[in-house]
Amino acid sequence: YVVKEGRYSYEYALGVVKRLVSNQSISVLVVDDSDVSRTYISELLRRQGFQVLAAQNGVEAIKLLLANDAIRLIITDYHMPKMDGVELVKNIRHKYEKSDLVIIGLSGQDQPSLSAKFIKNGANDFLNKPFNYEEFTCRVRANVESLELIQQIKEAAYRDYLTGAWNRRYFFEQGEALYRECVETRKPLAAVVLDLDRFKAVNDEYGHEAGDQVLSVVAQQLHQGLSRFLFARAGGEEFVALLPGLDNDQAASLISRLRQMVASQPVVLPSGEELYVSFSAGVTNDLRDSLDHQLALADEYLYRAKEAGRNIVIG
Ligand code: GH3
Ligand code: MG
Ligand code: MG
Ligand code: MG
Repeated sequence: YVVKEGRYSYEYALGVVKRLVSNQSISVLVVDDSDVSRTYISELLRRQGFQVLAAQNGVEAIKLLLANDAIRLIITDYHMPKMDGVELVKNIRHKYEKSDLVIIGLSGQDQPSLSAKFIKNGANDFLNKPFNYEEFTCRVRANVESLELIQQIKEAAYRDYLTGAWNRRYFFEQGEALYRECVETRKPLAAVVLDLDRFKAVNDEYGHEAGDQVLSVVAQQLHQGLSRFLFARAGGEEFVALLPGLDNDQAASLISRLRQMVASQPVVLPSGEELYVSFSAGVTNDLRDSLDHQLALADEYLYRAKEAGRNIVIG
């Protein structure tokens, strides 16, 4: 389509196509009470490759937002029945941060103060109506690009580079919130501290690279087994997990099953050599004091597991 118009280079066309494809995973919500305006904006967005949802007012918009995880961008009119655009922004910002969900407010040229009102209340950007096609697509693209950039930065800040597991920073940020939630709702919360056995010997005998590979493989096995829960690499060959909804026995038996699985499956090195590793773990369910305290207790049990001979779960 772009090439046919004859005005653009092959590279330009390729860039457009790539963007169309990457936009397909993003849903945009258009909120406007005017049928003409809503349909027009939706059509512009579809041409940019986005999945488009539409609502006629703020109340409807919030319902759609809560039901759709894929919505990353909202474009909202100001004047609407039931809930206006600024009220909608305020409501959304209680739950969704600017860096996770972009909101662009639409304001008429007759009310210049509206754009400021939108931004003050948490909109990322605004557009004055009427806007032209080029201006609209550029604004949308710029906002989606900064959203993607922030997501990449967050991902880099929260992931462990070697194993791809969540890192310590992410674990404590999410863990503190999870801990408070479980205390408030009187839900059980099991904490696990887990450490590979005699891992220094793996490095000594097979080399650091093999050690890295073992860490990745075991992290992957643990990640799969604990996918419903908060799981992270705490550092070195130590991992931590929080298992909301599980009491001590349930958590200990889940971790024991993982222990058996890890210990019974060899890691195959590039040389073809098979390497068996195991881990020991401590599990606790003591929510009386703090998350740090709970983890310190789990660590104490881990120490006992090591003393008792390793490849053991104590909880
Ligand atoms: P224990 O059963 O008592 O836990 O013995 P251990 O040898 O596992 O414990 P120790 O704390 O003495 O050694 C941990 C080793 O883990 C030492 C360190 O070199 C290694 N290690 C930590 N992080 C990494 C990593 O990212 N890659 C590799 N290859 N090794 C690591
Ligand atoms: Mg309106
Ligand atoms: Mg160890
Ligand atoms: Mg250790």
